[in-house]
Parts: sequence; structure tokens; C-alpha cells
Amino acid sequence: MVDRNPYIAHLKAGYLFPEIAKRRREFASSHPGAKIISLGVGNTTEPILPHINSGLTDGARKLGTVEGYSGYQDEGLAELRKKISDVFYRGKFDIDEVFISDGAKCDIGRLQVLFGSGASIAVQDPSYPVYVDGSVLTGAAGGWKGTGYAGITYLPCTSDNNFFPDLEPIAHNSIIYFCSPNNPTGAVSDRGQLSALVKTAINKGCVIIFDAAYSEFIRDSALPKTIYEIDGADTCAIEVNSFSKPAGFTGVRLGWSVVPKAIKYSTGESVNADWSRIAGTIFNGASNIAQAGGLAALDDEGIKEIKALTDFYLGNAKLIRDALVKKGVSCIGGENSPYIWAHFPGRDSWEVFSEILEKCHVVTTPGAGFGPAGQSFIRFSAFGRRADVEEACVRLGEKL
Ligand code: PGU
Repeated sequence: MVDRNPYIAHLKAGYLFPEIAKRRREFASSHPGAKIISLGVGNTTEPILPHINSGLTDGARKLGTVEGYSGYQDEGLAELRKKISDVFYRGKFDIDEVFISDGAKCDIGRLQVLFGSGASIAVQDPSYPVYVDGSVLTGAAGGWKGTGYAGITYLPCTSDNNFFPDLEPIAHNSIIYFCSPNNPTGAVSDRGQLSALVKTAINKGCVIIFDAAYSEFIRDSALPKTIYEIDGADTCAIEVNSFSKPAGFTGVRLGWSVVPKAIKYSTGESVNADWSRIAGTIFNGASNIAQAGGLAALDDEGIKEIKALTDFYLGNAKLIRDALVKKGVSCIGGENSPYIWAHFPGRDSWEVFSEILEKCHVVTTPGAGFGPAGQSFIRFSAFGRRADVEEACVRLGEKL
């Protein structure tokens, strides 16, 4: 018999969101008739808006014509790569620095191949689970010791530091995963904070993998929407982004990564050239239909629809946040992000998760699932139908 990849055995538990889905199923089967509302996984619920949707349907129709047919697109449609550079980065990047993907999560997984099992890793704690679990799978995380993995430097983000970590513990030559607007805390780093992050990366020879999947939820114009608003970031940061949340493409699958040519390894080779090699070897591009939808999403009409859709979810976030604050629960997030991070001091977060499910029939995500510093927090997702969110808020008000 073949041996199991030993790193799989290092994973601590099942992936967080299937575990929550399992607990929801168990609750549903023991409470038949309960109308369960999910504010758990961040999964979009609203239909794709008409202009962007017509981009998708036109893209599909074109594939049925001789003139419009296209096959493999390698690193993505040149037109879309250019459009992304123009819309998000003021044309700062050449198209061969913008790589179209089938989503941010998939690219984060593939990016981990770039740096291999010897990489030192630093993550915000709490963080989106893929940074840690993906590092476990490549072997970079090392074994489990007590409350975390031996090869990972956890950077606690708590109310004491306003949810921006102390950067001092970051080791030289590390890969730093950083997410802003943050999942799960909903905190958004300001210009000064991101400047400190970039300065640390440059001084310590680190590469930042900056996850900007929620950048379109930023409403405060003083807050940076991309790491490349910070001088020097193009020498040390890869940015990952996605159409999933802003355009409702969670099921369509489309994202991108920016890998600037200025980033070099310690030995001087180009990270961009290696990424191109890896992407070409283990990825065959995003769907042409999704890319046609992406192009529609980035013209004037599409950008208006992105604004309308993200406004809608931010409206949900406000309702949830207000309902919790009214109950005296202290929370952050929900203003420039679709997540609300609610504090239940001294409580175990899985216990609070169960209590909210039992009393309110509302599914949430326990903070501990995002890392040790998530203990005693609950993440509420603003992705939901409006009537469900309103109903959930009434139940939280009456029963929590
Ligand atoms: N990056 C961040 C920070 C995310 O929160 C998510 C989705 C992604 C990337 C995934 O983007 P795609 O482009 O769709 O691949 N987070 C959701 C969904 C759960 C999951 O497992 O991805 C969440 O609830 O945290």
C-alpha cells in the first residue's frame, strides 16, 4: 500500500466550514421544523446583477460561434488582465504581472508551492484558515505544539492592539499572510499600519501574501484598498483578490493574483517567472465564461453593480452589528467589511456557537476556528437574504 502524505496527518481538525455544516445538520435532525438561518460561512446569496450576468451569458454564447470560440487561455485573457491593472492599480502593472485565477483560495493554495516546505510563515491570529492549513500541507508549518504549529509565527490581533498585530516577532525571510479587510475580525488596516508592514517586510527580507478579497467593501476613502497604495510594496508583496464577494461569483469562480516582477528571491531569481512556471504547470486557467463576466464587472455599469451589491451586504452587516450592540455585545467590523467580530469575554467560542444555534437557531462561526486568539469571539457573516438577516436579528434581540 502507498504511504499517506505525512503532512495530512499534521492537520489538526477537519476544515472549519464543513465542521460547522456538520453541526448544523446534527442540530436540524434533532430539531425538525426549526427554521435555521445561516450567518456562518461567508457565502453570497444575491443573484448576479443584470449587466454582469449578461457578460457571462454573452461569454457562453460566443463559445458557440466560430469567431467567438476560444480554448485554453493560459494566464488569462489579456484584455481582463489589462482591465484589472487599470481599474484596481491605476495601470501600475504590466499584464504579465496579473494572473487570472479561479479564485483567491485556489491561488493561495498554489502560491504555497512557490516557497516550499522550508519557508518560515507568519500569520495574523485569528486568520482565514487556508493560510495555516495550506502551510501544513506543504510541510512549512511543522508539527503541532500545544496551541499552534511549530513553524508558524502567530501574530495576535486583539482588542488590546486594535486588531493590528505587533510585527516585531516576524522572523527574517518569512512569508507573511496578511488580510485586510480582515476575515474574520472585520478590521481594516490603515495607511500607517500597512506602511509599517511593508517596511518590516523589506527590512527583514520577507514576502507578504496580501489577501484583498474584501477590498470592495471599503467605504472609508482614507483606508487603502490594495497593498500597492504603499510605497515599496511592489518589491515585497503579492496580492490575491477575487470576484467572489463583490460580483457574487462564489460559484462562478474568478479571481486574480498580482506578482510584481520586482520581487526577487534571496538568490536574485524572479518570483514572477517561477509563478508563471508553476501556474502553467498545475493550472490551466479560469473559465472563459467567467472571464467574460469579469470583464463586464469592470466596465462602468459593472462597477456600479459591484457597489450596489456590496452596499446591500454592508446593509446586512449594519443590522447585525446594531442588534448585537443593543444586546450589550461589544463588536468590531461590519463597517468596511462584511464580517462582525463579536466578543463574549471569558466564554469558549464553540460553546457560544452552540448556545446561539440552540436559542436563536442561527448558525455563526466560532472564533477559535480561526486561531488561538479567536477564542471567546464569534464571527457573524453579513452574507444572507435580507428577510433572513432581519429575522436573525429579532431572534438575537429576544433570545440571546
Ligand atoms: N480570501 C478570504 C480572506 C476569504 O474570506 C475567502 C472566502 C476567500 C479568500 C475565498 O475566495 P474565493 O475567491 O472564492 O476562492 N471565505 C469564506 C468562505 C469559506 C471558504 O472556505 O473559503 C468564509 O466564510 O470565510
